[in-house]
Amino acid sequence: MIDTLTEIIRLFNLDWMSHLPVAASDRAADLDNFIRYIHYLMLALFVGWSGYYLLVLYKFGWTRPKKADYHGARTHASTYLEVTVAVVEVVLLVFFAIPLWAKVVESVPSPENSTQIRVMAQQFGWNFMHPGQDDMFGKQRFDLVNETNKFGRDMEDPNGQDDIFTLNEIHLPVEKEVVFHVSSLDVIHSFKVIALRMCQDAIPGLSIPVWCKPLKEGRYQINCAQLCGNGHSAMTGGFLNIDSQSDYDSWLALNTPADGPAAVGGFE
Ligand SMILES: [Cu+2]
Repeated sequence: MIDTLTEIIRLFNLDWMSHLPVAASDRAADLDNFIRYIHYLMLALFVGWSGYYLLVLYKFGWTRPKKADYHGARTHASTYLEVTVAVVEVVLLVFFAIPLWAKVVESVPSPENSTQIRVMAQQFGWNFMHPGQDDMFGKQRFDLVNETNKFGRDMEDPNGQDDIFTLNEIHLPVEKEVVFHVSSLDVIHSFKVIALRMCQDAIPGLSIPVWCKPLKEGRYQINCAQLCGNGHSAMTGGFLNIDSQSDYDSWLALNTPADGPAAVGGFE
């Protein structure tokens, strides 16, 4: 029983202290707080409406028949309450939602200052392309894309010689911004990493950048957030590893093809 619970906590990266999934990126705290504030408002509305419902049941129950009159409400309480709720909603929107959105979409980090990773979703797995030690992706060509060359990699390009291709496994260093360029080989998928509080649709023919700064080392699950076919549930099999700089350097060294292009990562 305890083992099963521990396994569930590990799999979903839950954090019992905050009752939310582990927060592993720079945007997570803001987003979690925003979600909390919305829930406080919903709680206040729930308690208020439930209380009002009980009051009405008590006041106008069948044992206390009342005659309807034409005056209606005689106080302004309902107006004040409505205005208060509207003001709280405007505050949530203007002071929390819009600034948060602006921060999240503000500007793509430059390739020099960030880890760049290309994501190619596919029924039913995640292909990743990593620029390797030179931090430069090799050329890609649409006409080269096929079942074994998911990224349309151009084998002739010298910048691509050390590119690393992986299936369902990403490594990136902690404390350095990361940009994922999300695309799909077949249908629409959605690249979702709950620990990073990040979700982006993967659309065939488009490469859409999403970014954040990973702050907490660990191994986190990747989900597909778009029903994409029979094997959709298998797309929880991807993992994102946030490594310390030294762990990341050794992963990079270990996976860099020693001589010439490595076999192109495939989906089996
Ligand atoms: Cu999918």
